[in-house]
Amino acid sequence: MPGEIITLQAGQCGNQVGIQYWNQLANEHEILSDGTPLSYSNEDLQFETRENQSQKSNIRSDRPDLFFTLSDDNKYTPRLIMIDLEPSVITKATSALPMLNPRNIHLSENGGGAANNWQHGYLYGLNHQEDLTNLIDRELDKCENLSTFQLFHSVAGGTGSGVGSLLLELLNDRYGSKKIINTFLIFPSNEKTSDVVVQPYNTMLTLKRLIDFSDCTFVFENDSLNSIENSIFGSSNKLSRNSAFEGTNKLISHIATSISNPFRFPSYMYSSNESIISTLVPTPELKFLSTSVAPITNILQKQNTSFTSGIGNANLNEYDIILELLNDKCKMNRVNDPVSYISMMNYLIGNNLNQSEIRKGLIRASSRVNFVPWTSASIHLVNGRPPHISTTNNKKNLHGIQISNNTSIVHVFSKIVKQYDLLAKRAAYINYYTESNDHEERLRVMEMFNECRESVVNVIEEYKSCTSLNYLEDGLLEDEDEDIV
Ligand SMILES: Nc1nc2c(ncn2[C@@H]2O[C@H](COP(=O)(O)OP(=O)(O)OP(=O)(O)O)[C@@H](O)[C@H]2O)c(=O)[nH]1
Ligand SMILES: [Mg+2]
Repeated sequence: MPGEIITLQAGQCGNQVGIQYWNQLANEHEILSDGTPLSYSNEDLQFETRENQSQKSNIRSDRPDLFFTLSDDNKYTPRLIMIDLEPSVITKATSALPMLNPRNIHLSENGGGAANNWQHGYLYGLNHQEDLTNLIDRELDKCENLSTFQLFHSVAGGTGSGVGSLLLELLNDRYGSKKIINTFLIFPSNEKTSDVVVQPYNTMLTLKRLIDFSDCTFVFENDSLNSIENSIFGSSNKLSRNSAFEGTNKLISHIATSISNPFRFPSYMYSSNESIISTLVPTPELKFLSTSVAPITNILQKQNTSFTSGIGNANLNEYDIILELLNDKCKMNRVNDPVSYISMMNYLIGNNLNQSEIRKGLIRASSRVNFVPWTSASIHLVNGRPPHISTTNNKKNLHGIQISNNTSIVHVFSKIVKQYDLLAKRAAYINYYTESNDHEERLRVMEMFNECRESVVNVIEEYKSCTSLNYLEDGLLEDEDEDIV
């Protein structure tokens, strides 16, 4: 049985992406912005069980309950905790989505933000641990069978990275062994790092917590997202859109929502987050996942999601979409070098899927994908059921996403290490992170930073070595050596 998912959002980026995510989840389950379900009265709200299968017509077959609680007065509320150190984004979110629970918001009393400093965010979280724990516990009490905590945040600022890191420690400490912790992680644009010079420090400190405490992390790079958006609208037109991040956040939230399609609209496979993650993450070291989406034009041009319009492109069929998902221009972390794949899962979501086109597409795609030599070299497939917004008309409403575990992570992380080294070799701006200017304190902080760097370099090495035929055996030998020592 799939279990509930509790979402945490930290900082501007985490909360802005989150607003779009909840908008889309609500749309897909026909829930209005104030939480009212559009098509179901309270009596209908039984969920499908073996006993009531024969009276299907009145029963909800989708599972909004995994992401929302339902109140006695028939209103859905997201299982969501929002955290920020300055109020503007959360204020915007609560007015756009009155369904959000105001009791699940944690805002700093002084409202000043964490000034792009991981340390500020982390210490703030540490000092407010009790309040954060209470919020999480209260949400946990509303679950029957919690499956996953998921966190939306950016690695680069102060709140998403610092409070996010503290949250990862907290979750792991209190609930980690039994629950999945997965994160949606947004990397800053490389071209725009100059305005926040310490971003590589913040990133390194956050990556260390993700390496130690998350079970799986979906990686998004703002540069890749921006160039996707520019390729559709042109860089000048983008400025006329509602916000600088409107398109990028639409792509992230579209993917994040689609990932849970098979358990929100249950079919016979991948009926839980656990089953998806265990298919994609073979070892605890290889857990940084990449994604792509198609057809991009339709997703970005869908200005206002309405209940009658679906995401689809009549011109692309199942075969085309499977191949399009391999196209560099559809990838959320695009790299120039060829990549090797450890695992790959393609979702095709639409009405009346043509299985023969899918088979053809998978065969063609398999011949183009370079799998590491020790995996089964097969592309896993999710036949996704379209949400209600798509079933209200007869169109196919076909779209696809791909989740993969691949070596592009080597490039993403190496870039960060390079930027970090430039700062660290001169201990530049280290005083932002020290408690005093003493030589010992500076050394202590540099040492702590370098430990984080070492963890990130280990992940890079792991992703590099996994392309070897003997990768699994080498791991076994290392374990034996450790036993002997
Ligand atoms: N894709 C995307 N990136 C964003 C968004 N908002 C901010 N960013 C990026 O995230 C990084 C900064 O993180 P923020 O989320 O603004 O920072 P924060 O977590 O609020 O931390 P402080 O403001 O320092 O307290 C920068 O690289 C921004 O370009 C967003 O809505 N979408
Ligand atoms: Mg902020």
